Amino acid sequence: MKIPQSAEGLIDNVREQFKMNFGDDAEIVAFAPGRVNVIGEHVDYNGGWVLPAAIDRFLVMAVKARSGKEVRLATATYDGRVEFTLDEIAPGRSRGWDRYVRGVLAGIIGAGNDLTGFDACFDSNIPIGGGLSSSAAFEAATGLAALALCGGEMDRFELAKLCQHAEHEYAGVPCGIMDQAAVLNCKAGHLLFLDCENETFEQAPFKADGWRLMIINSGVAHELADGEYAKRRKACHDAAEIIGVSSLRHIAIEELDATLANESLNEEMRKCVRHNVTENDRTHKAVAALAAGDIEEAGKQMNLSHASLRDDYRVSCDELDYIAEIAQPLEGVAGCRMTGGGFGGSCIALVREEVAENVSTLISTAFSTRFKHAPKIFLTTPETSAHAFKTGV
Ligand code: GAF
Repeated sequence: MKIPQSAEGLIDNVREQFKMNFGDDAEIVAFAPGRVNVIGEHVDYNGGWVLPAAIDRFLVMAVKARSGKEVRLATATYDGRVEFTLDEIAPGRSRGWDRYVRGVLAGIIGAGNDLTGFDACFDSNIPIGGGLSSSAAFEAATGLAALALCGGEMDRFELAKLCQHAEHEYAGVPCGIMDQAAVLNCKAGHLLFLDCENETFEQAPFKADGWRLMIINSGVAHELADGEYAKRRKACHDAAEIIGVSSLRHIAIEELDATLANESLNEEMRKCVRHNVTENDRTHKAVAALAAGDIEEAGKQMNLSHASLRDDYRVSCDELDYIAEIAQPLEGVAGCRMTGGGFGGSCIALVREEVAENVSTLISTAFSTRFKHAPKIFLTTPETSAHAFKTGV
C-alpha cells in the first residue's frame, strides 16, 4: 500500500495528537478519502449505475488496543472527547458523532470478530456537510482500524454494506451503497463505475489529459436525515411496485414513455421514474464518452444530469443551481452539476487545468456577490481508497 502524498501531513498530525491525548504511540493508522460523484445521482438505492471518485481529502484515525472493553475517542474535528464501553454500542445510545463509531464497531463484533477496547484519535479535512461523504470516510476508517486491531478480515464490499447499515441504524439516513463502496473501492487515477444492484464495478481510467475535477462547495450544509431523501426513496420504491419491476434500474430508456403512461403513477412518482431512467442512460453515455476521450460529451451529460436533479428530482437548491448556471457556459468547463445527496453541499465541474484558476475566480466572485459568502473551491485528482497500516513503532 502506498500512502497518498495528500494524506501524509494529516497522518503525522493525528499520530501526534494521539500521543498528546493518550501519552503513547498509536499502533495502527487508518485513512479514508471523501468521494465525489461524477454522474449517476440518486440512483444507487434503485439499483442504478454510479461513477464516483475518491478525492484527495481524508479522514485519518490512529488507534491502539487496550485491555478491557473501554473505547476512548479523541478528535480535533469535533468538540470533546468521548468514552464508552463495547457493551454500550446498541443503536440509540448516542446522538453525537460517536454514533458512527458505535455503529461500525457493533457490525464488526456482530460479524464474529473478537474486538477489545482501544484508544483512538482522528481528524479530517473532508468538509463536513459538503456532500463529499465525510461520514462514509469516518465509517470506513473505523471499520478498517477495528479489523486491523483484532486481525479480522472482511471483503471490502461487505465492509461497505456494514458501514451503510451503521449509517441507516445509527444516523437515521437511509442511504444507498455508493458512498461507502466508493471510499473503500476507488483506485487512484480511476473512476469507479459501480453497478449498485449486482455490486460489481469496473475501474474506469480517468484519461482526461489536461482536465481536472473541480469541487465547488456551496457552504450550505446538506442534511440528508431531514426527510426529503427518504421521501424520494419511497416514491421510487412505490413506483417500481406499481410498474412491476424489482427496482427502477430495470426500466430501459426505450420503455420510458410507455412506463410514464401508466395511470396508476402519481406526478411525484413519474418525476422520480423519469430522473432515474434518464440518469442511468446519461451515466452510460458519460462512461462511454470518457473511455473515448470525449470530455465535451461527458460534460454535456453532467449538465443534463443537473437539470434532471433540479427539475424532476428536486434535490438541488438555489446555491447549487447558481454555481451550475455560472460554470456551465464558461470557456474550459466541459460540464458542471450538483454532486451527492443535494439540498446543499457541492457541485462538481470538469475543468481544463490551464483555465482552472480563472474559472474558480469567476464562480467565486459571482457566487459571493449573490449569496454574501464565498464558496470553497478546490481541484482534485481521483485518489486511492481507504487503507490501514501498522505504524511500526
Ligand atoms: C447520498 C447517499 F448517501 C448516497 O447513497 C446517494 O444516494 C447520494 O446521496 C445521491 O446519489 O450521498
